[in-house]
Amino acid sequence: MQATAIAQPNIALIKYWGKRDLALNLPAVGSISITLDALYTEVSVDLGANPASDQLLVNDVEDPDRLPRMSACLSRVIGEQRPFARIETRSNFPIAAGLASSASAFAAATVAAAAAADLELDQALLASLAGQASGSAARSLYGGFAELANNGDAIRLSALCDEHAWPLKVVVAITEPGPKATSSTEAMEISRKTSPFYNTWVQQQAGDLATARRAIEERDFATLAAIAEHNCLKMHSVMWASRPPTVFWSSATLRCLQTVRKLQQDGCQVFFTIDAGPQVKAVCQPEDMAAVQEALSQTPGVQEIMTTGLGPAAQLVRKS
Ligand code: 2P0
Repeated sequence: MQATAIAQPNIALIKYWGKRDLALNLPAVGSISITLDALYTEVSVDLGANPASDQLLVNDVEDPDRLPRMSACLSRVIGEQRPFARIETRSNFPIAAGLASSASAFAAATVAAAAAADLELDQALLASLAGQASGSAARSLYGGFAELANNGDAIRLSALCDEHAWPLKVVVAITEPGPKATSSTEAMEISRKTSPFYNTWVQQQAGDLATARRAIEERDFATLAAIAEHNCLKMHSVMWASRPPTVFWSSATLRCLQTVRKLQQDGCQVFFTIDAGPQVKAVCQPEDMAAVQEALSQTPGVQEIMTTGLGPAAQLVRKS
């Protein structure tokens, strides 16, 4: 009746931005991501505690605002007739700040909920259920490089390369650890409804995915770097042109981009990506990690640096 799972957040190199179906939370575009190693969210689901209603503790603090989405996630996995649950989540990194905390939280919650209810669900179904809670969460069901394809009425997840086959590193530069003002769901809808670039974004995604897929297959860092930076800046351009505009960047975000450009000019194999928040993720070869970490930590406005390798799929850690 009780289970605990751990999931690592993932970072999209080819981004998911926009929904084809809001009710089913189906993405308008496919995406390719890397699952991280050092950052994690642990989620425990207790179906035997018998509380009067669902209860959610996030990092030991009761969190009624996040409860409805978590309750819906559990009901999707276990069924509407399930007992009330006590859910505890704990992350070792800032949440709701563009570091994909919803991906790791809902991936872990999905795995923990299925185990707590004694359901044996395959990875594809778990990914689909996690993805309905949060689009990016589906990808944390796989480790290393994963692709979430957008075809037909369902999502399909595939492994492109595991975390040991191309062990890249990621340096995360945190410029503002506080929660963002606009949620991803909200910002995606504003983009879809108002951005003049939205349709072009959707149309071009298949080409970007194919380029990245091939680069990963061939371990071609330069090609992956170029397409990932392009796809990231294109996604943010869609948002900047929406009405009202969504600008997740801080001034330090742009300074980090300049730092990455300088590192590239100096011969480092590194590229940046930015999600729905002001943090910058610099993906690099292991031998360049120390230089990237040093340069970003000296960039004005960077408050904290986290470094990580690529990590495994979400997994069950305890069940009783
Ligand atoms: C991604 N992001 O591919 C993109 C890039 C942020 C920027 O997926 O509405 O929390 O819960 O499905 O997954 C963040 O949005 O959105 C996200 P919902 P999610 O990683």
